[in-house]
Amino acid sequence: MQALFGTRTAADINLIAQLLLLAGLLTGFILARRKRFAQHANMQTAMVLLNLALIALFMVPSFYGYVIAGQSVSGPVAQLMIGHGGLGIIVEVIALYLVLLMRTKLIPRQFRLGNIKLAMRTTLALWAVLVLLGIGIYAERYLVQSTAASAPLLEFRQLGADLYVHAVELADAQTRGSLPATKRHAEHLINLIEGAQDPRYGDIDGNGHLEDPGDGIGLLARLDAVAAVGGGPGATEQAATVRDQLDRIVTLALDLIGGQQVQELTPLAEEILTLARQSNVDGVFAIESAARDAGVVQAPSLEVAAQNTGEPLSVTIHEDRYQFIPSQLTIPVGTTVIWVNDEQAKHTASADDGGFDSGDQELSVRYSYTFTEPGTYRYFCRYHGDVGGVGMAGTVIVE
Ligand SMILES: [Cu+2]
Repeated sequence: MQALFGTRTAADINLIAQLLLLAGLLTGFILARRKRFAQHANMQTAMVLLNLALIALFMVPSFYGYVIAGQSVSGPVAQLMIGHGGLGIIVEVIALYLVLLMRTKLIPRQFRLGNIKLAMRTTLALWAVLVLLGIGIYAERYLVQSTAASAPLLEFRQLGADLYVHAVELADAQTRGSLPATKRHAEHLINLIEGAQDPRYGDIDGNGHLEDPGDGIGLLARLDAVAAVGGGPGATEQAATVRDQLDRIVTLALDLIGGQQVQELTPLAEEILTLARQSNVDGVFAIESAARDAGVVQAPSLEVAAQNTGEPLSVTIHEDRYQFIPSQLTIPVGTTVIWVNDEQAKHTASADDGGFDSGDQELSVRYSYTFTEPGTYRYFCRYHGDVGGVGMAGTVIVE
């Protein structure tokens, strides 16, 4: 039972129970209107007491975990929870008062209400509002994919990280002397940058497989979206620089796919790696800084992953707006992943299978873990997510 508290299963049970309770209260209301007062009193009393149990079993632990232990006061889930919690306590106290008033002689005469019927109806109406708020919390926490994740700059960041990873793999394959693998990664880069709307998109290296580590939309389209969001002339200028870098990567990758001798491709691979680093790290950082300076984007500061210059490879995942950015990451074996908390709320990066756990991370606290075995690693935040990819959660694929 202990393992159930604060989990999504607990939230599911509580949601269904709350809907049943509201149905019970409405039934009780109808009973009163039909003058069946004894049944009305029994029904409403049962519902109010059951709700007290649900508050203690599910809602208090959930509130404690998310808002208090997780130190989360910003964001829609935390704010809905705080509003729901405050109003919920008031309504439950009034409901208990009404039960005591009707069924016992415990309430002193001077504390007895005149218009009990109005008080009961108001309580019922507020109760319905609370159920709606509760549904809102459930939907925000478990059903809605965060809108922040679809913000152009964040999407660009995520794809930019993928671009860099595949550029590293390309350079590795070239150094190893594998022509097919080098060409395959060149295809990844082109498809990642251009997206499906480009006529070249597809099985560019002619190995019989179309491979796109991205989503088919492409980095260039994302870049346009970033520019469309605005950010002033500085951001537009930076976006143009990044566009030139990406175009150049495509040209180099096409040259590389046309190559015959893997040993001769070193300059191409090296230039691609340099450009990928510049466009991903410096480029995004510059666009974001310009946008922030112009007051358009209130994004958190992007840490410059300048350490990605040599061996061993490391990748940074940002904990921000109650999500891991990027939440999906594919890395080569031996890569060190660094999780850094960019916001006030406390987070953890905890493996579903317990293989690693950052413990509590306050603002700007880093945690790193090196993946030495291939596999798929799911992880989550103990305060804002759950195992199985629920809420604040992510996946690292090690190849
Ligand atoms: Cu968290």
